[in-house]
Amino acid sequence: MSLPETTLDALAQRLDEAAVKCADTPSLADDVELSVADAYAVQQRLLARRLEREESFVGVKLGFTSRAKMIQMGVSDVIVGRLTDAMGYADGDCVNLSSFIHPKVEPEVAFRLAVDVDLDGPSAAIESAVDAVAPAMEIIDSRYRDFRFTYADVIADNTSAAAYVLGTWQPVQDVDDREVRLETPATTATGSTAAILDGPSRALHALLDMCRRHRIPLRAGDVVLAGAATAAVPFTEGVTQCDMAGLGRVTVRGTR
Ligand code: 0L1
Ligand code: MG
Repeated sequence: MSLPETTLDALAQRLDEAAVKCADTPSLADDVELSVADAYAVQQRLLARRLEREESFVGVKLGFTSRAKMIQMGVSDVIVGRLTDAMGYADGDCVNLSSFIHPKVEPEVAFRLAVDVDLDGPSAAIESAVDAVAPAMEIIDSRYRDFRFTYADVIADNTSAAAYVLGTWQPVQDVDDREVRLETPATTATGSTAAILDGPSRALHALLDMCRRHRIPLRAGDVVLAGAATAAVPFTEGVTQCDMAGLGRVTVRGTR
């Protein structure tokens, strides 16, 4: 049975305030029994609160796309979060660290959709809807204290989405096994886009499946962050850059 509307509203308010005030909150699961459907309903309410603040919906992101993360969480499904324009940064931009609680950064592949995707149409439709691909970074910032959360918690918290940085859009190409190097002032992480559900094109199919199940629209112009190619590392002051073979470099500067 689903939680009452008033409880879903209160949970969304709690997570939204945690994000706005940069003040962490304990796991929702400490207080309520949250189903996956409830969690997406809370996420939808978080998006509505952002839209009320004049933000615009610009796309979606996938999380838990690595087998290692799924095993760690004891789940076999990816998660989907929403992106707004206020979360988006361009290559080379500065991002103020004071707007996050405990941010981490991860290298991602971004896709752009040229046409609306029929959620109930054939799976291949999502691949043919893509008209561009770009190297990207996602800055995640769980609103949960000490990163202690359940699968439903993280969905409710908009999959830890906080910000993202897009490199230059490139023509559509096979990006299923590209070397990736993420460098921050403190650490370097290397990997391959193959770690994203065995290839970002497979991630697109997983995205469509989740969007179909939870009735999350996929529209022309939407940005899709397909998932992380390495484990997330702390996002700190100074320059962080991501190099993706054949797609180029994307850079961001953390400031205080
Ligand atoms: O984009 C992601 O894969 C993040 C999922 C959320 C988990 C986290 O905050 O570590
Ligand atoms: Mg991510």
